[in-house]
Amino acid sequence: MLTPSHNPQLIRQSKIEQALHQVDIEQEFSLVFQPVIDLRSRRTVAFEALARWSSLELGDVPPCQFIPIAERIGLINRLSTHLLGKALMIAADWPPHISLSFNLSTHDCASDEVAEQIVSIIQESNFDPRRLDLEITETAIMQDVVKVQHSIDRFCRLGCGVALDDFGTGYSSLSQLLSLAFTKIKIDRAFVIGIDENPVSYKIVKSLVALSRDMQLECIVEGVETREELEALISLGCFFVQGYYFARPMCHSDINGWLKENSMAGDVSEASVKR
Ligand code: G
Ligand code: MN
Repeated sequence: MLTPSHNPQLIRQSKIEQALHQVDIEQEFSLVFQPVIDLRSRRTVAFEALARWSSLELGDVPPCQFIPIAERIGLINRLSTHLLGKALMIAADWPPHISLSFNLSTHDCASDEVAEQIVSIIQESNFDPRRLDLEITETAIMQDVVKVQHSIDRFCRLGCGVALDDFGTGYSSLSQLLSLAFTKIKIDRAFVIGIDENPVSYKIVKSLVALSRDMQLECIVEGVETREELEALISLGCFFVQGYYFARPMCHSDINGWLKENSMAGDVSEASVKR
């Protein structure tokens, strides 16, 4: 019989947990930034900050592995607040038309105290909250919808945008989700993979785009990797996109160079961008 100590996945999780218990957040965590592109102007309009962990013991650990464990052991708030402060500091140097998107954990929004802490960090940063979008993932919202709603309202009052991240991947009640005061939705890359040849994905994105338009929510499509996917999205009238096709997440010191070039991988200008 296989005991937990022989299960490689459980062993890995336990190693991550141990390493997180003694992590030096400031030293081991960093941020990378992925551009969000407006297909109408072909310009970068924002960067999404993404957390990276380079563990002294384990090397690079991807967010999908460390975030759930950081949430479980109660480290996530400390991590989010530290990284948010850092992201705001970096973004303060950007041109004023460039926004920042930052991922919060639902745990950050499930307590009034933590939400207030986040509000204070934003206020103390001197970064215009209207240039900030906070992203919250769909999958976990329903666990404490009332508290999350409270936090979203609080962030909106401050002037921030609030984006529903990974839309379509959870099993949330649609009406309950859309009753929250989101200002944007982000369509998960699961629906974008092969959208040019998969009629089901195409129809799903088509209806999500229509839904966002009806709800007057801005819509951002994540995970565009190929020219064919991009063209399918353009034909659906999508405006805002992110993905490896344009740029991988980059280190903050590369941002100025990227904005100067701002060539959008050349290919976008050839595509028939709808205006
Ligand atoms: O949950 P969220 O959608 O914020 O996750 C973003 C993650 O997806 C980041 O870790 C980022 O590196 C990754 N990512 C960004 N663009 C692409 C892409 O085009 N393809 C794939 N496979 N991953 C991407
Ligand atoms: Mn995100």
